[in-house]
Amino acid sequence: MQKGRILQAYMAAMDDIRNIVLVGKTGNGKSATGNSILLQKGAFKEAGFFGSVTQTSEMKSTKITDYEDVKEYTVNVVDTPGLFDGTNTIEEVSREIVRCMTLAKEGVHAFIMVLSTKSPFTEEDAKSIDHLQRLFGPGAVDRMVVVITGGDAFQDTFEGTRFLTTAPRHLRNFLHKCQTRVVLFDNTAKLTNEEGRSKLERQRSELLRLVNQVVKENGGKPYTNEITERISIREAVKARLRQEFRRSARNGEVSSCSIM
Ligand SMILES: Nc1nc2c(ncn2[C@@H]2O[C@H](COP(=O)(O)OP(=O)(O)O)[C@@H](O)[C@H]2O)c(=O)[nH]1
Ligand SMILES: [Mg+2]
Repeated sequence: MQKGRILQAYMAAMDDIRNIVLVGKTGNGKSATGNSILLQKGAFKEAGFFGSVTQTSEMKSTKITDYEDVKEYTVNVVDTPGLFDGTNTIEEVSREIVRCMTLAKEGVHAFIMVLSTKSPFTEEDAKSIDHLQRLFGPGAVDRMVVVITGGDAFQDTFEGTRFLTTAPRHLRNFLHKCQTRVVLFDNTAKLTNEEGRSKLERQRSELLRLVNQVVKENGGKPYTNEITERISIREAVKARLRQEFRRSARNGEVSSCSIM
């Protein structure tokens, strides 16, 4: 009992924050992944029968214990709409980016790029990741961790690993850029049975391990926008978006009404 209390006090003193932002195409499973991380089905609205999808970025928090480090983390998960689907205007994208940066007030420890085994990784996806990298700068790529949803399609981790090694070249190139910081997620695992719960816990522990690796590699510093004044961030984001938009238009990558 006493020992438990001491351990609890120690862990509270060591409490650390991890702000993570889920990004990726609509339908890849960002909200479902957020729910798996929170161990709370329905915390973020997933696309269901009525097709309701995330409209605006939202943040939810959970505590995750890292038993190896004997440390407890407050993990703040930001779920975003599909920012780079190609249907959003500069105004919408800049508003959402500002919102994300405002929600993750200590900065972003890791960007979680959510991909799915169900939707093929196209060259378009690779391009939108390039856009994201140019928009946020190298600081964002250095902090990117990949989650691949649809892990339930595989019998075991061996089959999952084989899927990754035989993936299309542009996906392998991207994973290589992220230094293969990748974890498979099965968001269909149920909290109501022991096997499902322990699978969900294993997945999020592995994700936290990769997030912590990213934090360490970046000297403990989260990603922050260089300009802290809220209104200035908005203008800076817009300016960068416009620049990116013009560059893409010059290269014939986008239509005139979308930015990506
Ligand atoms: N089979 C399976 N379906 C998933 C998984 N993750 C998400 N989905 C489903 O994929 C659809 C889109 O998920 P959602 O989280 O709304 O995607 P978002 O638009 O990226 O937020 C929903 O119907 C989810 O139930 C997974 O790991 N396995
Ligand atoms: Mg969603």
